[in-house]
Order: sequence, then C-alpha cells, then structure tokens
Amino acid sequence: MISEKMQQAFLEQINKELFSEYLYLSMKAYFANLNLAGFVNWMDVQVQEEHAHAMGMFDYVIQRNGKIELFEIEKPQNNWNSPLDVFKAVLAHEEYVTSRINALLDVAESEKDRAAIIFLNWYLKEQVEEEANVGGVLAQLELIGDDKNALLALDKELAQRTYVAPVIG
Ligand code: OFO
Repeated sequence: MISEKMQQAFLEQINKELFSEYLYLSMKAYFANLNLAGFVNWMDVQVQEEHAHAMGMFDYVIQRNGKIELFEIEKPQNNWNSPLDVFKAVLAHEEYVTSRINALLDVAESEKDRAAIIFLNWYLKEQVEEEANVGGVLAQLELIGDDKNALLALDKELAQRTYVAPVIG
C-alpha cells in the first residue's frame, strides 16, 4: 500500500516525466527542421527514455495498490535560437528534474516508505547519468561555436546513440 502523500508525489512526477517527453519531442521537431538527423536521433532516444521513466512510476503506483490520476500536460516551448540554446535548456530541465526526484525522496523518507526510497534511487542515479550526458554535448557545442563543419561532425556522432529500454527499480 502507498500513502496518499506518496501517491500524490508520484502522480505529479509522472506528469513531469510526460512533460519531459513532450519537451524533447518539441526539440526533436526543431532539429528536424534544421535537417540535423543526428540531433533528431538523440532527441528521439531522449523521448523514449522519458516515456519509460513515466511508465516506470505509473506501473509502480499500480503495483503498490495506488490509484492513477493523469494530469494535464503543459505546452512545451517550440522554438530556440540555436542547437547550443537547446542544450542549455536540456541541462536546465534535467537539473530541475533531479531536484524533483530529490523532493520525492524527501517525501519517501518522511513517510518512512523504504520501498519507494529503493525504487527512487534508480531515478536519482539515472539523473546523474543524464546530466553528465547532456553536459557532454553542451560542452562540445560551446567549443564548436559557429563552425558548421564541426556541428555536422557532432551531428554524425549523435546519430550513433541507440535506445536501450531501462530496467527500472
Ligand atoms: Fe526522466 O529523466 Fe530526464 O528528465
């Protein structure tokens, strides 16, 4: 069984994970319009990961005999000034998500819900990886500046990213 307070925190986070999926889908469209297929691929992997994060929590709430309620998903931004601008926004968003996972852990600790703590630890580790991964691309974009050839080389590199369904929990 899951407490009301814990359940509410999970439901809010499911909404944020779905918003993340939506945001990255919007960024994918931005890169598609720029014909940067590697960046499109990178965002596509990100979209799938966020969906998996949302569904992991969705399944967990049900497994704990909780009740799912879905909330409205906020409209994401749909234009940016440059690929660099996009990745600055991605990093800021991932840092925000990390703060939300930490807030969820605060609730789990105050509710003495040890199962939720173990479950959420996976998400916290995932955020460390995500921030490092995004920070890596952002650092490359900062080095690239206005060099179009270097941007195309990075695009080729990002085309290599593949989605691996995460084993959550
Ligand atoms: Fe769901 O981890 Fe990124 O946002």
